Amino acid sequence: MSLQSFQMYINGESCEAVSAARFDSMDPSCAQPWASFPDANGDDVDIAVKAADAAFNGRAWRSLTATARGKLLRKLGDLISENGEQLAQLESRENGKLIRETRGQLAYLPEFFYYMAGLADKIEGETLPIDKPDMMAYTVREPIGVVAAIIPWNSPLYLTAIKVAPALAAGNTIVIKPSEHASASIVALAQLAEQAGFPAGVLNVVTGYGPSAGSALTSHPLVRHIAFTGGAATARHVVRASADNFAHLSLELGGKSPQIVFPDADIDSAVNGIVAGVFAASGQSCVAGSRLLIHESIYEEVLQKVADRAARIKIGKPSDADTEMGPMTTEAQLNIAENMVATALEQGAVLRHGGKRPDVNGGWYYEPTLLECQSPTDTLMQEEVFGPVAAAIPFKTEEEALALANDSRFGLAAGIWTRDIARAHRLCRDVRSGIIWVNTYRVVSAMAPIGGFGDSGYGREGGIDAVLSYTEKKTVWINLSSEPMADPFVMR
Ligand code: TXE
Repeated sequence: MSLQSFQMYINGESCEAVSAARFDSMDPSCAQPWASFPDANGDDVDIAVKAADAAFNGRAWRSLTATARGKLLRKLGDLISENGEQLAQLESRENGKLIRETRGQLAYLPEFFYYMAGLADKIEGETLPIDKPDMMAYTVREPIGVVAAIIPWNSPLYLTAIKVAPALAAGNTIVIKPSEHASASIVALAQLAEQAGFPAGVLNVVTGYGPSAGSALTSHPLVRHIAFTGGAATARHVVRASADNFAHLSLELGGKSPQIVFPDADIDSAVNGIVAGVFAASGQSCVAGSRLLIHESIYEEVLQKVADRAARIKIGKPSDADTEMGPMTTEAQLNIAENMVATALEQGAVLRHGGKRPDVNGGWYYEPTLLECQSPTDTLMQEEVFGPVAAAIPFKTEEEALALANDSRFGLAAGIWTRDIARAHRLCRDVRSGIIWVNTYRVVSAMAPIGGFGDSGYGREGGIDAVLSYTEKKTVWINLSSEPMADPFVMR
């Protein structure tokens, strides 16, 4: 079968790597190569970053009013909407996410561009009530410069949109390095940006591997901000790379998010929230609710319902409309899930459902898996799987539930299931986590910040915070006096 061939996109043109090298990308639903991409190295990254820097300083982009920038973003949102089916197909093909999920995500994706488009001309400075006579001072928010966006494979379009839309709304330029496992949808997005009318060099995509293209990008001296979503080990390289030129950083690194279920909860809702939280996208979601903390009085009932629903989940090809769970995106990720389940069983965990690789087309599938752990210190209660694996443990009191919830070095998301409004607010106050969902799970919006506490990273994507994080604040002092400047050794 011949592979689909994609190019990368630098300075307004589709291109090959300088070395002409290419790499293949696999279709996880059948473990066969399906596409090939230019294998960029430091030379290509250098060309892309210099193009982005030239565009940042060039008239075509710089002289656009903020309102005009907003209009370009709005146009890009419209084009994403018009080409939603093609983008949904590409993402489903490259990372194995269900077509019905990628269609759903694509139906919402334009909203990120519309929201940020609306903010582009509302990035305001302040006039300061300064305490010096004859002085006026005000602040201006300016774009930072070239942004490097490092994207993982699990939700490439969504994770690119929440970086590109605010970065461009604020007037920056960007070089995107998609995952080597999922680059096709991002190259397609770049072509839509060209159609929308963004000047050459404003949005660039380099395709390639992390240690070559990714590392050359994050350590490039002209990069001023790095927006990274991925794993903690890679994030440590990125943080070190940023030290050379003190680039701004935002890091979103996943988690081990708790789902806390109290006896007064609507149990069926909680079960649906748990199933959606940890088995959707085959658990390959940064906010996967993978730690189930369940009150002892309903523990057995909830576990049984989750296990029953897991047993009925229809595993199959992501392109089939009735499939409920598709493959894992990479063989490495499948091995991680399998090894972590094996470790949990060695540590005494009880398997309630799953734990096997179903044979579907030779693809990288793993069953929805539910285990009961013995201790909150078990590996499975502490470490992210990034696969369809839930670890459960009972609690007796609200105090114990809170202690368990906070017994994690991560802090990205938490689900709280209760009808007691005071208890819900107490836990919202005390659980250390960047997102808390009460009686719901996995809801996102362009208007709502996303980001973590602790090892889940720092910085916020989404909402007004996001656009401001792509700006520098400048303070301007004006001497209002018509008197000559005073003697320099007399302080004002
Ligand atoms: O991600 P990596 P991997 C977690 C999840 C998973 C683990 C590892 O637990 O098991 O991370 O996954 C680029 N300099 N998440 O190895 O390596 C890489 O090419 C610069 C959580 O697949 O972090 C890709 O574009 N860039 C998560 C991006 O980093 C480098 C999403 C992410 O890949 C680089 C994915 C380097 N030295 C995994 N090395 C979430 N938060 O949603 C690699 N990259």
